[in-house]
Amino acid sequence: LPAYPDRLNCGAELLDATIARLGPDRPAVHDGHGGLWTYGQLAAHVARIARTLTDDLGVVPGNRVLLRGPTSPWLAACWLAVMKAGAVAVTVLAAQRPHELATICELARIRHALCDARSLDGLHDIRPAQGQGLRVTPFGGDTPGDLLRLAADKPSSYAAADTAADDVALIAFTSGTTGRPKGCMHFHRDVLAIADTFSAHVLRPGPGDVFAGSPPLGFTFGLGGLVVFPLRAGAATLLTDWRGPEQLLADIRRHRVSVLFTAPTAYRSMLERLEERPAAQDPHTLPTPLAPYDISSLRRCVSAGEHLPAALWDAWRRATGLRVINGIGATEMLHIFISAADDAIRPGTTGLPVPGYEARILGPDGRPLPDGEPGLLAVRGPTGCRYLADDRQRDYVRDGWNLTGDTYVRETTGHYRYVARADDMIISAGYNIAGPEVEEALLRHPDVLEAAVVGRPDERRGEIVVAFVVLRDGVPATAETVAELREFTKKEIVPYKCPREIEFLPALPRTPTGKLQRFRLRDGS
Ligand code: 3SK
Repeated sequence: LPAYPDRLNCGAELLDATIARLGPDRPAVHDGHGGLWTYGQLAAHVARIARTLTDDLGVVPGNRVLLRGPTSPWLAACWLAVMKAGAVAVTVLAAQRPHELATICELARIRHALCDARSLDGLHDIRPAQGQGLRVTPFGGDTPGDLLRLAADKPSSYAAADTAADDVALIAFTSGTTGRPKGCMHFHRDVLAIADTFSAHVLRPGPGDVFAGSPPLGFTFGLGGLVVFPLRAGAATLLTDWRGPEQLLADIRRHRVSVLFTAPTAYRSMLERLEERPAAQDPHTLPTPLAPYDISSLRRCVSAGEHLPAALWDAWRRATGLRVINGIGATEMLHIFISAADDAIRPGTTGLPVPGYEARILGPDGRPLPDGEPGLLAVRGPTGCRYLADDRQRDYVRDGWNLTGDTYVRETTGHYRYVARADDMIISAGYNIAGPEVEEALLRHPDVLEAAVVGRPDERRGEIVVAFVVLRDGVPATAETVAELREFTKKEIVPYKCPREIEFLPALPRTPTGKLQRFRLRDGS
């Protein structure tokens, strides 16, 4: 990891430093509808927006600015402008509801919002508790107050605010699956650190790469993967809203995407589309119009946000010849801290600590456990958890180690293998059962598309194992299928781990960032 200078502005480093190195004419941002900005054009848009923030909207360094909208080049330009102006970006999901936004505005004392004109609903009514309302400036609309109209006649260069490396650059909110949202503060140096650790060591991108994927920019998985990493490398990125697996496959072909960021669910749905091709064809290139997919440009396929089942890793490898780069990240850590690429990949594991990070497995007494024993994953490195005014900081960081809330095992090779979220372990008749192991067993059955396993309270056993299954198209949701799946799992795993009950669902409940909401399966909500 480079030693960063004390004065550092990540917006200037991502844009101006990249232009100084590679020139202004390289492709920077595709909008998915045929539009492309070079690095020089992106820098000019960012400069005009930054000037509007300071001169017209009265934003001063340290002010927190809410950013909301579907993924687009303008949203990324606003984020970079907030960085260059020395303000603090609070990027939220377009799908976040007004009451959640109100809580976020209140917790982060937000006065200014830049909002895509398509995502204004509910924002004007928010009155943060401390007094005046929120000043909402739309972008991409056609009203006179629109940010881009105000910005149009501003100069095309802007000297970045003289921020310190450890000034807060962004606050990322994590709603978790339940509970009051927590704001995670990250510094200017943290933004560069995620690029100089995970991206530089695992992805190793260059200016010729094209990044694309599904996570929104309001999720740090997307912000890192689709904005920070490509710009740090001088690469191009496709910034367009998620419009489903077919569209992503079409985008990969059209833009010759080489680095893909998405979650297991999207790999699963893309596979379904890819597997529709006739057998015995080149796995990479498919002729139009039979199956209009060509993924031969892909070099790196990153999966995070959720556990990647080994069966899915194998299926993607078989269908495409590519090895998925699994990773675990957290909003608290900003991005991915355990991962592996190429020959360091050990299927079924998440990988090794990313260079710059250290990891250990802790027992219930907080002491490190030997290899092979499951315990709590603890990590430390250049980024870490700093909750905004929240006592839960004490639970997350102990003795300088971040406790991620995941149960993991370290194998003798040094690879870390996921067991379960610590609070998702099922305890049935005295046995500890990890839901993901049962899910993996179900997923090996050809009729199962998705599976989620939870514990349901039971008088005799404490809890029983209950599986929720999404069947592949055309498979009947009948008692015979239940019986077949029960027989199948008994052959795959020890009987005490097998689901006592199996229910079929059309889809599994997920958060807007794609994480499974197990609590809804437990509550039946
Ligand atoms: O929360 C996550 O799962 C995550 C994964 C990768 C990068 C960043 C994040 C927040």
